[in-house]
Amino acid sequence: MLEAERAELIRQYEDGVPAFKKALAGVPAAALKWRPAPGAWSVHEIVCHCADSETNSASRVRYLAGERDLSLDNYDQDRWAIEFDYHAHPLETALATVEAVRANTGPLIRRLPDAAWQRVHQHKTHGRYTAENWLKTYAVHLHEHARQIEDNVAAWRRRPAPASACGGRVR
Ligand code: NI
Repeated sequence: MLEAERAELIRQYEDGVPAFKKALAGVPAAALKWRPAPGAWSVHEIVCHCADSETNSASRVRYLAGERDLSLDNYDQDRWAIEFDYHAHPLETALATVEAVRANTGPLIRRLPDAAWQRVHQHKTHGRYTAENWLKTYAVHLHEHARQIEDNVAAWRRRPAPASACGGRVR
C-alpha cells in the first residue's frame, strides 16, 4: 500500500467518530431501541456493538503492529449483542468508549513505521493479515454504522402505525 493511500485511510479512520456522533444526534429517543427487522440491530445495539468492536480493534492493531506471527480469530458479534444484553447496557458509556479508543489509537497509528504496517500474521478467515488489512476495515467501520443508524431512523419514520389496543375498531 502506498503511503498516500494509508494516510487517506487514517484520515477516514479519524473522521469516523464525528460522522458516527452526527448520525446518532439525529435519532429520536423513541427510535433508539427500535429494531427494523427481527434479528436486526437497533441504534442502541449498534452503538454497543461499536464500543465492543472498536475496543477489540484498538487492541488488535497494537498486536498486529507490535507482535510477530500471530494466529487471529473472529468473534460472533450477533451472539455478543444477545448474550451481553446490549439493550441493558448504558448508551453513554458505550459512546464514550468509542470516542476514547479511537482518540487514543489515531496518534499511535499515525507514527507506525512501514515495517509495522506490513508485519504478516495469519487470520483464520482472511489468511495473510497485516495492520494494513486492519486499516482498510476500520477506516470505514464507523462510517458504515453511521449510515446504518440513518437507515434505521428512516425505516422507523416509515414504520406502520401500531395497531391500537382495541384492534382499530371505531367505538
Ligand atoms: Ni461493525
